[in-house]
Amino acid sequence: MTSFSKEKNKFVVTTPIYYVNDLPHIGSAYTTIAADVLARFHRLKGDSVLMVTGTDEHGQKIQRTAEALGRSPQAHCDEIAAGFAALWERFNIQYDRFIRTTAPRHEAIVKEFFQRVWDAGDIYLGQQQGWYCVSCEEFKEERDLLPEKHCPLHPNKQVEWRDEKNYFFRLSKYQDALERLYESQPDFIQPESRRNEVLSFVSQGLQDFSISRVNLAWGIPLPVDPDHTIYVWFDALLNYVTASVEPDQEPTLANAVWWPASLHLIGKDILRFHAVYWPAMLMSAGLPLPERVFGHGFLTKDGQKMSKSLGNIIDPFDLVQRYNSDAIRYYFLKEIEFGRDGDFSETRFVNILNADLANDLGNLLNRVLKLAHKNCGGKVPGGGGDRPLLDESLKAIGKDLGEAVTQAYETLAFDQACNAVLSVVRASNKYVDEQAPWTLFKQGNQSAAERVIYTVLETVRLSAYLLSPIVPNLSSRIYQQLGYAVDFNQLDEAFIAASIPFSAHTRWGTLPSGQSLAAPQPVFQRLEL
Ligand code: ME8
Repeated sequence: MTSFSKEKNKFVVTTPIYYVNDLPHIGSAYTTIAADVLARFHRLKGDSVLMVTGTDEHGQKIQRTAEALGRSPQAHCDEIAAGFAALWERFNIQYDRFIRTTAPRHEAIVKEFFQRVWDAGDIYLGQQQGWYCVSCEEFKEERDLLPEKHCPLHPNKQVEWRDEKNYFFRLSKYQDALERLYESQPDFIQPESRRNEVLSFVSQGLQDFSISRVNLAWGIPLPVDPDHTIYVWFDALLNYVTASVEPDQEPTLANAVWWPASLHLIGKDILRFHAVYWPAMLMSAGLPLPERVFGHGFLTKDGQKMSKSLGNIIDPFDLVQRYNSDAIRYYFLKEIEFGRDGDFSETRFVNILNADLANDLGNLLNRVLKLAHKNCGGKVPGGGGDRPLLDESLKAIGKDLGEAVTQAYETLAFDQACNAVLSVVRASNKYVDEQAPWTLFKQGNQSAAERVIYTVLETVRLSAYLLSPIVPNLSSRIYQQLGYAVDFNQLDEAFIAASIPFSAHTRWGTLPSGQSLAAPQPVFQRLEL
């Protein structure tokens, strides 16, 4: 785990903290994988990285779920939170913080933050009347409801009428400040389509929203009125600040050394909370704003929305049990343009993985390694004289790959990162077939054959390095076959700087000649449906 360092580039990425009303959904895995990939990419670059995830444990939805199961809310939360942590291990997620909103440290941060907003004069007692969706934990406008008062996001759930005294947050006061923020920082909300959604919502005029509930015990009591608990969303957003305090420090706002976050990664369903309510709350408390909020799209299954009633929910435990984590990570990031909705089809999943990773990349390495063992003494060839080792015909695409993929990760264009690598891998396959090094060896043209072998091994190395944030297990196996003692799951800052520095390893032509190669073994097992 990294500790905070002022000298380094800091990169703090967060996922939503997931509700514990149910076991993890494949959608939570999607967001968390993307955040993990970015965290790994920034670790490789040598940045000081903090990756934050966790569980959202208060509120009526959780209280009712626990009641229905005949458990105490805390026992219920403990069990489901442990389920999330177990899933993240299966998906090879390297988070630095797992925030649970029922932890006393978090409660301390929420209370201090509330007090600041109170002291700023931005909280008042009012009367809340309206339709509440417990599944969304949000009041809905009557005009947005489906027939018979069903929630548009939860069509089989009815909203409930509420008429009670609540404390309100003066969101309306921040209308101008928010509009200035979106204008002066056009990248604050991404992608562009989501930014437009927010601009249009805000331009209709912001209304104050209630931030307390009465008659709800399962929450953090209001410091100023213990008959109320803090609204679950006000509580949940603050997890990002709780995470910014080092675990061995007092949980106070002054100790939130990692704050502000570089990037909040969320689904499009919770954009308004992150891009409107949250910055206004932070302005009120006098804290800096996050740099970026990215709202990605939603996953469907075989073209249909996933829902319990359709019986087509993908169970992430089952999926990762049947296939390996690298495969699922790769599919989600390569197959779906990040920001847009995307589909999971198991047939397509198996086909893509077999084509890209087993055939194009895995077989390429395997063929060439076998040749190197047979004809080059099991070492990376080259080093003899002044002949260029890297073939000119592949150089044009190989030399810019590192930069193109780096740029793709920076802009969260994961599909472009994968496609750029795969196109070089495919060109390399074509190149081996055309050059036929096995024939060159037979004809005694050792130097030409060695050039082909070196060029291909180097293409595979560079590809493995650039894909390592997405497929760390596969990349480790490839690096180990190329003779490196590297495990992309065990990277600390000092090791990266000494052994696989980003600037050298993203450059084409880095593989050292003479390095001993390991025995060829398949690096990616073909998947079976
Ligand atoms: O909203 N496709 O928690 P939540 C893609 N506790 N992503 C999906 C998805 C799908 N079909 N379904 C869910 C909450 N997600 C709050 C968050 S944060 C301060 C509090 C992902 O368990 C996506 O990231 O309902 C979405 O935003 C999130 O899960 C919602 O998780």
